[in-house]
Amino acid sequence: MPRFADITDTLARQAIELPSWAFGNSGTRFKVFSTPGTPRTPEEKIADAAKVHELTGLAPTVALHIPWDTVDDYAALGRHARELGVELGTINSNTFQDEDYKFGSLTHSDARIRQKAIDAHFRCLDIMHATGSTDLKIWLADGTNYPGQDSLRARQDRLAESLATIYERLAPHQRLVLEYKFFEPAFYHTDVPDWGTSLAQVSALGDRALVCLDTGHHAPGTNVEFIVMQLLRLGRLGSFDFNSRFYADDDLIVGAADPFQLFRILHEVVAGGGLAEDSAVRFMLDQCHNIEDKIPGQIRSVLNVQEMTARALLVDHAALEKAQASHDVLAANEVLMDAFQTDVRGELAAWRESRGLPADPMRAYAESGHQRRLAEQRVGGTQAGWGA
Ligand code: PSV
Ligand code: MN
Ligand code: MN
Repeated sequence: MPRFADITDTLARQAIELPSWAFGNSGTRFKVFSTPGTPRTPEEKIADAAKVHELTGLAPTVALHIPWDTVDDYAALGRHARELGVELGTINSNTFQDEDYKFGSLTHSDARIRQKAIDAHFRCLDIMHATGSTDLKIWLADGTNYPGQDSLRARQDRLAESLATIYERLAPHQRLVLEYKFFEPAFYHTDVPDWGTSLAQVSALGDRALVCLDTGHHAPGTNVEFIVMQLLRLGRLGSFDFNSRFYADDDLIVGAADPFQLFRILHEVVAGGGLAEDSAVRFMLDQCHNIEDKIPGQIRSVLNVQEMTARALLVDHAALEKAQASHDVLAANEVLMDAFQTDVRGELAAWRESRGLPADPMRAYAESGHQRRLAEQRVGGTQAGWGA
């Protein structure tokens, strides 16, 4: 098995993008609870993300969701982020909260609505130019609720046309990342339900169109690491939206529901070159913290990814290949399980300290009194929420 010292170069490169919306209040259709200290503006969300990076060294960029994170001056927002030690990252388009999109956005049968949705993406590209962001991430709520409601095929054709129009507008250094999700909010069919559809759509566009894999967007029982392997193999894995789920798209803390699945995913990432220096794969969180405090929720999340990455990097690949070549099923499985069951927490803590970071970022945050100060300072105004 590799030694911890053998994997620190890779760990030092690890970067996990935080979603601005994770810092806002969120909930279910039953209730959105509010948390004292919740940001009121995009600037405050970025400040909270910067605090996560300060304590972990793991989260140098923040993703924005447009129009949730609307400001007058995006270049100034970028400067604000840099002053706090982070950069603005992926721009997520949002065509799911406008009355006009009731029956679809990029897939809508009415060309006027499709153009409105395309224009919303053009606006995101303008913002990307101001912030220096390279990735436009598209997730569509488009779909139908009843069989026969619309032509499944015509919607795919309209989607292809709309995406091509957006793709044409990308600058050479920019990428389009298409996220899939098997259901919700549409309940009969979703226009980009799975990695196959996303891959088919992005393949038709060009090399700078890639797939985003949100770990919570699959039917129960799906072998997600297989999809990771296949997309890496085909050079089309653009990014991850990490979170965890027990039932549907729960958006819980990554690694909370099924740490072993996270390990298996990261093992395929390592094996497929997704953590190599020249890797084009971006790692993001897409989570909501409905009942827990948001900053420590995000700290816990990036630490979970770091810890599981370390364990995946400890897989003894020479031993694994040997066992696989001789069809020694149990030995091969044992190699993986040995790495998965290695407790790396002590070595990670010491390594963090050696880099000037707190050994235990969760404790450092709790003891800093920062959460209490935020609650005192951030009174008045409207707390940002999922969707505001
Ligand atoms: C949709 O469920 C999704 O995963 C997309 O990435 C959205 O942008 C995000 O959630 C909003 O939370
Ligand atoms: Mn997502
Ligand atoms: Mn989701």
